[in-house]
Amino acid sequence: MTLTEAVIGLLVVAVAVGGALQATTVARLETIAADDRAVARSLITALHTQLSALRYRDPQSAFTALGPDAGESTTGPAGWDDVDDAHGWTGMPTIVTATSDWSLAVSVTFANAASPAVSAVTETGLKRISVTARRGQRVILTEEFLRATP
Ligand SMILES: [Ca+2]
Repeated sequence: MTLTEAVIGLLVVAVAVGGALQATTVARLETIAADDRAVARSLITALHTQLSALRYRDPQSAFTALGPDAGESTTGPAGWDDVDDAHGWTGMPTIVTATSDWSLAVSVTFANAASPAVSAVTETGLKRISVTARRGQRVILTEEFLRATP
């Protein structure tokens, strides 16, 4: 084996090892992404469970604007009495423990009853709740739920 052949052989090995390391890194990143999606789904499901226990409409107020009504807490689920009190809220559900770099953001809109993917400006008897889970500043998952007036 000449010196040139040896150098070429080393280069081939180096490229092969580099490719294997890159494949391992990609596989690890995909695993982390899948883990993050699973955590995000779990956090969103926990909040959805809390929201599902709330009324469609505020029991004390006839006011139909979305968001907490006058005098209601904006700090989290414990102060909510209807589903759209969550509109504009960002935080973590109280029934789960998660690392501090996770957060949830909620948006509630009226939805067109005949075409729920379309938002409506006024009360329709159907609300679309969108929950976005972030890890740090990165959006991991957004899920939407519909809630109809009983
Ligand atoms: Ca309320």
